[in-house]
Amino acid sequence: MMSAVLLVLGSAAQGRDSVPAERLAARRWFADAKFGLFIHWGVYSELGAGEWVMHNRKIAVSDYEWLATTFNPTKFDAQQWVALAKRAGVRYITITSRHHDGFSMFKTAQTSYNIVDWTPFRRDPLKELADACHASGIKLFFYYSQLDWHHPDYWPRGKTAWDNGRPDHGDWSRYLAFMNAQLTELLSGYGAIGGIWFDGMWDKPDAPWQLDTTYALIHGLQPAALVIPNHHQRPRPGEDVQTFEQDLPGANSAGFNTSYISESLPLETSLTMNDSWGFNITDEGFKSVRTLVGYLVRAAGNGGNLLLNIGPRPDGTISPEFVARLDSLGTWLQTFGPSIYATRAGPVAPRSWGATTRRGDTVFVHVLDWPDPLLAVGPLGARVRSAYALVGKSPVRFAESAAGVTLGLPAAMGEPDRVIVVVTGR
Ligand code: H79
Repeated sequence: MMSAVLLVLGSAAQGRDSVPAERLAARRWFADAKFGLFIHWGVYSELGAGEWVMHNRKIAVSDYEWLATTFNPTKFDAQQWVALAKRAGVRYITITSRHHDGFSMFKTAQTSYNIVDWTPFRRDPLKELADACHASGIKLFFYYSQLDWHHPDYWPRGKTAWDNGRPDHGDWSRYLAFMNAQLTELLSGYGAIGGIWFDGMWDKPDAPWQLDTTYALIHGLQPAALVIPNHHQRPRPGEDVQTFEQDLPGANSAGFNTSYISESLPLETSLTMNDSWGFNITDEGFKSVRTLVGYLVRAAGNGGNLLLNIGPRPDGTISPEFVARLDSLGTWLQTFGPSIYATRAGPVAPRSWGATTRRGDTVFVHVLDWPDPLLAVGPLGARVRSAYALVGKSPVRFAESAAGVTLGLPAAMGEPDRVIVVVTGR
């Protein structure tokens, strides 16, 4: 009797949050990775006005279909893209397999509206990218839009794309079947995939998406693949990462994120390098290297990753502004990587002066913005054994009190981040 009760309790608890070991390991890998490259690239890149151009300019489906027949990125070179990602120090790439415009950037049997069957290019860039990623140890994730401005069965419509000349009818269950069939292709034909990064569910958050079915399909096909939903809501069962768009975890300056922060899932911040996701030829609002380092450090200080975006050009090349910043971040990480990779949120929550990360007993104090020679850091939760500057290893003076630790900082030399390594212990 007693053991029967225990059995029932046990299986109930398992049903709630049983996550197989390979997925738990993949989540840990993800939390260690800390830095990813986001790539928005598709037919929209041709117009150089961002990935929402079909909606924004009310382009008719028939006209956009014609535009797609001209997509021919002859200068695309997957190995060059992956070489850039390597130099930048990212551990994973997340690329648009299909954005809201509904055009599939991969070979699919579910629709001829895909890059192999519809364009003169005739190649599958995702396959080429997957091969190059596998050869160089970078994990590849597929962005996949649940929202579709082209598919006739995306009906009823949600908040977007009412002015593109689409029929006002469709079969939702057929749309879900189409999506699941495409996801099956993405998880079967490209080797081991990091996971699926979903977007666009916010277009109609209360529709019968049948997420459980889709998530089970993904986890069944690749048990280590992560589900990363950009739905701006609290995580649901079957989801593996909580991702925040254009915001540090919990910040919600964008206005559509949730302020709730998961305590058990890895976190991620997606960020544009200028002010656009897809290629935007007039967008010159590029963030400085100092600002980007600040985002990487503050994301890590919040326990999260930075997924930093580029929008390649329609010919397959990447603008020099993106390349230069990625190269600079890679150079920065060659020195400061130990204070970022494989860390978790530090004992002191992010402050206006900077952030803390930790790995084991080592706490990294990142001083991004502090003009004075002394910095009161607050309690680290353990005694300080030693402290030194990460660059040059010169000792840093410290004083401990009930209020925490005060550090004597090395002089600022205009660098984006001064990192103090604090070794703690009993
Ligand atoms: O792929 C990039 C964007 O195209 C996509 N996500 C990133 C990663 C994205 N689309 N829209 N947004 C991000 C912002 C979302 C704005 C919203 Fe709304 C505010 C969604 C719901 C409320 C306004 C009203 C836009 C759609 C409905």
